[in-house]
Amino acid sequence: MDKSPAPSIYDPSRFVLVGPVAAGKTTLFNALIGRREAAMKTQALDYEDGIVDTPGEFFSHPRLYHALINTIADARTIVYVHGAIDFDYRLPPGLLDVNADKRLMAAITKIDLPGADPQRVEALLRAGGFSAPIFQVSVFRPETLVPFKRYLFEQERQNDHEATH
Ligand SMILES: Nc1nc2c(ncn2[C@@H]2O[C@H](COP(=O)(O)OP(=O)(O)OP(=O)(O)O)[C@@H](O)[C@H]2O)c(=O)[nH]1
Ligand SMILES: [Mg+2]
Repeated sequence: MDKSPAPSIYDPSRFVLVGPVAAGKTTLFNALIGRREAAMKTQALDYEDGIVDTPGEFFSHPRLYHALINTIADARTIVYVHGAIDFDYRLPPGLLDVNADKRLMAAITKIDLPGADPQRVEALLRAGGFSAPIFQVSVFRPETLVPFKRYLFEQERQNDHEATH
């Protein structure tokens, strides 16, 4: 007898976290799925609760883009993650250009750190043409995750609503 669970109405990959090495993707992923452990270096795609965590190398090395592009193609929401102490623009042109059925947003992480300048990072992203919503977060300041999560999950509910009506 087939014991596999009934197919979920949700895609296996609703959200994908992408961004440079050490940006804080896994730390954010763990916070979103309620995993209480320190992030280890990500070696491969990690799927949990409809969220996909990706290794920074997929983003930083053009020869690995194909893996990232396939993952992005399957996701409905793409979260670009960038550290608040990283003042280099790193988005490759076109990589996160998404069609109308996808949502793009950014999380500027580590805003608790001394030397963090989320405003400067936000300006950098805007100057590079990133026009989607940007949230400033720190896993050490849970209140900063509230608006980020509200937007993330609210838009998913809207998508589900649209999909079923
Ligand atoms: N202070 C502070 N440190 C953070 C925060 N988020 C992540 N870090 C730290 O930043 C480092 C890298 O975090 P990861 O979550 O492993 O980064 P990643 O983007 O998953 O990196 P890769 O898996 O290599 O692509 C770790 O030492 C984290 O503890 C934050 O909000 N505040
Ligand atoms: Mg990681």
